[in-house]
Amino acid sequence: MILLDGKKTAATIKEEIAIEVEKIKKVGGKIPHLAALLVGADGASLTYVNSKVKACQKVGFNSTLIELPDNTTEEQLLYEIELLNRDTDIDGYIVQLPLPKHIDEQKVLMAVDPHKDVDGFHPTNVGKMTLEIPTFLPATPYGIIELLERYAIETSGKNVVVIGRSHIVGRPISILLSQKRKTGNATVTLCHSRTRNLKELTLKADIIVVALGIAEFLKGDMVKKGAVIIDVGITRIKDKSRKSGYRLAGDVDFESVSKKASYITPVPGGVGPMTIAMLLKNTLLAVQNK
Ligand code: L34
Repeated sequence: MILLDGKKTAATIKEEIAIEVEKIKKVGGKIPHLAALLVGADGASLTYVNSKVKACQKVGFNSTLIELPDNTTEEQLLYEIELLNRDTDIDGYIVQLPLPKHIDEQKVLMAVDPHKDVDGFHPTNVGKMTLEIPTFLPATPYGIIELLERYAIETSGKNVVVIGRSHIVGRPISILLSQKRKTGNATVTLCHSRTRNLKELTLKADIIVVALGIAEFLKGDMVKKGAVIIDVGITRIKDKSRKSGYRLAGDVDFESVSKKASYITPVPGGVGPMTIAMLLKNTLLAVQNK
């Protein structure tokens, strides 16, 4: 079993981006500037957004973090988005999800200028991605593709089972892996809560992407020997023995699944850090597209 080291791979990607930033600086070009909008004080979201800001500093980007209180109205958030759309120094920005329940997520994502939509969540960018027109790829699926590519894992002609149909992971990764592209050409089955014969399907899979948000859902007896396992889940589980008060669990029961897998991503240190690295890559692309 080989660990797909997202932390190490993300560090390599960040070094590559830092070199590009140096080149930009040398010729007096525009230094990439990423902004993040965070509404409310969800602990996990705060951790992820802070990691994004730190990653910007690491590669030499400018960054702006806008923190808004839990009771921010939809109108106020849309106003902040308008300011970011108009701000010529901001090359790309994200609205960290999930948003508080009183805010219409769709309305918010549609207000983001597609040229600054480094998450790739705007319908224009989702459409382009689906039609194979170059655009920002959503960071988590992009990170998965990049990880597979850098470990030279063949996807062409392989049976891929994706578990989870979210707009930010399951759906887009199923589209990307089925496309005629490098690290694509797979036969993809997209499974979800209504899937009837899940175990039958996962047992036939060469590659399984698990992104449903249920801790330790995928067990060893659901996996074929030699399968490649991508664990997107990240759940905080109460653990009094830890200083933080919790431990992180993926959607994969690592203990039993790692005994069967040829390659597997750990949690933490797998897909999470890759998500952040690819967000930076998209921000660099936003500058280069100008
Ligand atoms: N708009 N919202 C928007 N874009 C995104 O791409 C995200 N996502 C998801 C949640 N909401 C979003 C993220 O950034 C999930 N996500 C994300 C990013 C980073 C990490 C995990 C999820 C990450 O760094 N994970 C670390 C552990 C962090 C910890 O200690 O909790 C890891 O090693 O997996």
